[in-house]
Amino acid sequence: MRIFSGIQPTGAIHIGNYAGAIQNWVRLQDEHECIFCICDYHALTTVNDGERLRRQVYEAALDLLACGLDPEKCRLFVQSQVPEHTELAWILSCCASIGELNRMTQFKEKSERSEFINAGLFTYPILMAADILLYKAELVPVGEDQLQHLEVARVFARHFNKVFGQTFPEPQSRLTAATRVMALNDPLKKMSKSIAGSTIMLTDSDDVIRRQIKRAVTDTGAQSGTMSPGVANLFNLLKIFSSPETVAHFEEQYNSGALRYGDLKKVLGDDMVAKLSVIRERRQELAQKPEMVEAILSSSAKQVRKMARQTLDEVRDKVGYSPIYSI
Ligand code: AQP
Repeated sequence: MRIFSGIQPTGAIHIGNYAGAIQNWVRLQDEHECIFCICDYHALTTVNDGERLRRQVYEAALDLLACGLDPEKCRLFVQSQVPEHTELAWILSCCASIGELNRMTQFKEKSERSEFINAGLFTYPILMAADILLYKAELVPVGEDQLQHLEVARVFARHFNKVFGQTFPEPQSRLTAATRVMALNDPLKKMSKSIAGSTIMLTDSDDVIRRQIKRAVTDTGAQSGTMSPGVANLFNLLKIFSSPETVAHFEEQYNSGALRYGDLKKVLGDDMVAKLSVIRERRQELAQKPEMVEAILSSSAKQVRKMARQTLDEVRDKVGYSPIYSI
């Protein structure tokens, strides 16, 4: 099975990205052919500073390698090193209806937060479909927020196949147990790089991690008898970072009405520090070897570009353009 997934270098990678996607990537690289992408074309929808974007691409590579992506087992490349993504996106944009794009909730959420709503934000799902279909990937490990985009990627693939002949598999999603980690300062919203104070970053110090957990909103006026979103979020995080015994212990306390949020937060903070400090140390080691990181990215880009060009020649031929990559 071929797997594709990506992450935007729009800021430091956080525990939502880790729990919702990256943890899964690390597991899947042992079982499947995996292609992982640092999506800097997508990032241009929100980052307008060349130096910053370049730095964040490198930082994302460090984070991903430190989390356990192994260049011996998977390909990790930077999207703009394979410009074929944009060509396929154009072709797919002619298979995508405005009606489908109008339904996208992420566009609605993100455009509410922007003063200047660029067209790239609107057509984002087309580029995402191109990312996946360029490699004819069958499985896409993502967090819940990306399910709608994946659903339209299948619609675009189906449309292309119907009009031009069978070409693309319809990619399926693979969720982790922690499908949606919520903002620590506003548990009704998704934890996001672009929402200040909502995250814990993989690079945060032990003190910051503990402080952020301590400050996490718990009671948000939920009706009595139901778990408030903030507490549900803490339990969600406990399932990612703590042992099943710890989770069972606090669930029992919650059910008996004896749970003290301070106790739960203390244990969660300690368990998170234990796990994230290992990633942080590995990251510091990698940061000493920038040439090695660059070499991993460029070798992966060379390998995946061959696949991309093969697909694109097939697509070009079907839509009526001359193949140019293999000649
Ligand atoms: N809060 C989350 N919970 C679970 N999974 C999440 N993902 C993102 N946030 C959460 C998953 O992480 C992968 C990479 O996401 P991305 O960075 O490419 O895009 P995003 O979903 O837009 O992430 P952010 O943090 O919200 O970035 P900004 O603020 O720049 O838009 C995806 O698989 C995603 O599902």
